[in-house]
Amino acid sequence: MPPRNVLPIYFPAHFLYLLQTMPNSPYPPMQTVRPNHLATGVPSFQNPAKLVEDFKKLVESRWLSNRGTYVQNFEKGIKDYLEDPELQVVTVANGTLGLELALRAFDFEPGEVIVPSYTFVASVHSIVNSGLTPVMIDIDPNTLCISPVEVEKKINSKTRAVLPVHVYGNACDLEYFESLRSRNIKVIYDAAHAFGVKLNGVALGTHGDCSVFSFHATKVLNCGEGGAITTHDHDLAQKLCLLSSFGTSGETECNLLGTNAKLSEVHAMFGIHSLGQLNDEIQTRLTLDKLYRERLKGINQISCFSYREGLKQNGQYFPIFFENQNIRDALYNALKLKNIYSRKYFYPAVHQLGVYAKKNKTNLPITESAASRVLCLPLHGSMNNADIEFITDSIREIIKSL
Ligand code: T4K
Repeated sequence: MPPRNVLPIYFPAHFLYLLQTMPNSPYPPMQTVRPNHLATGVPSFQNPAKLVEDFKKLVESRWLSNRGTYVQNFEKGIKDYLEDPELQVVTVANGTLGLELALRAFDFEPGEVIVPSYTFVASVHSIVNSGLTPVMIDIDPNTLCISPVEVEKKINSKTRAVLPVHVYGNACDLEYFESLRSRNIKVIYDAAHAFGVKLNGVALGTHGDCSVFSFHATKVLNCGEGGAITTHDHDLAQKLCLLSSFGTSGETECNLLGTNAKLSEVHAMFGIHSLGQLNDEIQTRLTLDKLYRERLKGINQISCFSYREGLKQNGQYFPIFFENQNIRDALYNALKLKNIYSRKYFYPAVHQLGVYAKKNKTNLPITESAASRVLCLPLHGSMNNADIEFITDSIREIIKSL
């Protein structure tokens, strides 16, 4: 056990909280960084007492990793939630590693992967870290997901895969991407934002060669850090499982160059709790989403994001778009002064970030326009109507004063 005074450095805040709240804890309560209530992406816990109880059992079990009971139950829970009996689920330590493993599992020859630039940097990093070359392209102005028209322009003999992102949980053009699979191009969906979303009654995460979810603390389904890869390909799932565990099988065999991307039992326990409250979490978010829309009506400088027809969204984010970057930035700063912490997901777009912009100057007008005008307002399951009223009143007041 690490000495007491270094514990906070090694343990994420919620584990520390659990340790401190266990009966006769040797760890004194400590000051932890408290996320502001009105922030984008705060995790909710409906029943912290039950979480503490389970944590105690977990500690007593002395089984904390390597695909124990919690991981297996979490994987089963995910499969049941997605209502697809043929789906294989492999949990991983986070969504970024999930994308990397998915890309590596196909053993591609060196080549290109087409990806939107309007995404979190992890989508593109995962391609580079898998030894492949990202080809960042523009999005469709209506869905904000990767544009099939632009994909077609970039497909060539070096194209190994596409990595469409279900941005804000909005679905990509599934029909088009399914058609690519018959052209020897693998389709790996980045479904980091999309757990619990359905298009025409079918869950996202059940399409393509595979999909990758993120269960980071800021996601509707969360376990602190975590993720899952879903696929209908049984052999692929087996391989992903091996790759996530060094590539070893049994005590004496290692036939694959794997890594350690296993989800721990502690994280899976959080995930199981989060899954148990997910319907309530989504319902609350959708109610607040509706209220946001009603209360922002009539503010000419703002437009709310519209999801695809037939989509049952999950309330992962509440993105709004401004007429221009100046108003967006002024509002972002002024909201902070009122302790309202919005986020500019995704600004700058990935191709504009130093690590990529230095190597390759690309011009993606729709992406750049969306990135310069977007703001994701606070939305999570512990907020209430009064919070939305306060935020929207503040927005009106600030915009009037600009
Ligand atoms: N693909 C896409 C499309 C993604 O969006 C992401 C991740 C990935 C792939 C990769 O998945 P992971 O490897 O992360 O599983 C956050 C998240 O860390 C990241 O998961 C997410 N997307 C990205 C869009 O947002 P930051 O740097 O903005 O997080 P941070 O720490 O600034 O937190 C955001 C807000 O949430 C703050 O207002 C505070 C609040 N918060 C945060 C944490 C960590 C809490 O209230 N509690 C917490 O525990 O990246």
